[in-house]
Amino acid sequence: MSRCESEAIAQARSWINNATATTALTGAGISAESGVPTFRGFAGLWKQFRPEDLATPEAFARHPELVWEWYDWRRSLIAKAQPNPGHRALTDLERRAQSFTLITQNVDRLHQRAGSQSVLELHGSIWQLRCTACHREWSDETVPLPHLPPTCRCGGLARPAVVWFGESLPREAWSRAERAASTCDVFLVIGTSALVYPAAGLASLAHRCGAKLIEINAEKTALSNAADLALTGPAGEILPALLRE
Ligand code: BV8
Ligand code: ZN
Repeated sequence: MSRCESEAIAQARSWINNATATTALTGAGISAESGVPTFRGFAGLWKQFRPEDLATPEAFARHPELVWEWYDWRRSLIAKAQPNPGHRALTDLERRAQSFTLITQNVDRLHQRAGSQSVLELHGSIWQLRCTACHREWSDETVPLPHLPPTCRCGGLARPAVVWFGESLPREAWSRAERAASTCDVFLVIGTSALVYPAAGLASLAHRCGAKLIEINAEKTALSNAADLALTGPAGEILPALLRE
């Protein structure tokens, strides 16, 4: 690590250690080192597909089997994935910070598997299913699913209980995320291209409300110039260095 990078890490560490409240927003990049492909990177999940082809209610209505094949493939990948040092560093921060809120756009539940006790899931979970007929919701971690598309015990077609494009975010999770972003001293934005709203707007909300904005990403993003510190590199290396006591 170069001298200026270690100075930036030291500065970020000092802001975090002196913070009363820290909030973190994570995206697909924090799970990349666990072997879960990101959406828009070179090996991105979207490479073979386009978001509007699969992660929308319209696509599901037209091709439920195709959409379920994609989710079943992702579920099988995620089931084999392990949390990485980036996920674990955030569980340490949750344990020792005066006040810490973890917000994620991810649906893989790797934060919870790493030991994070409280996670605001803005886009739902790939392990939850919801019936499109009776709206019952249940957890199903079977990989692969025995038959696609899965159905509810009422006979209705089941969908992944995730938030698709054009769908609103879970009200409770979103209002808690907005409150955490607008009241923290430090906002960490980790492994997200910051292209998907309203989640991406949390970083500028925090900054407007006076938080120090620290970005951790493998490359520059639309947020990098606005960030007080943009730490470039893998989250699985930077977060443990940043949060080392
Ligand atoms: C909504 C769940 C309205 C499913 C996903 C303004 C305001 C509000 C809405 C909009 C708006 N503008 C446009 C919209 C519409 C739309 C939107 O944002 N479109 C985009 C494409 C422009 N938003 C919506 O539709 C949202 N709904 O606003 O509803 C409404 C209101 C009332 C009533 C009705 C409707 C819903 C959006 C949610 C969509 N669902 N996922 C699933 O997972 O299958 S989005 C999907 O993208 C994932 O959740 C993912 O988390 C998210 C964001 O992507 P990233 O996580 O950032 O991943 P990405 O691959 O893009 O980037 C990875 C990053 O990691 C990169 O920067 C890379 O450099 C970095 N990286 C890689 N490796 C590493 C790394 N970093 C660190 N370490 C590494 N090792
Ligand atoms: Zn049902």
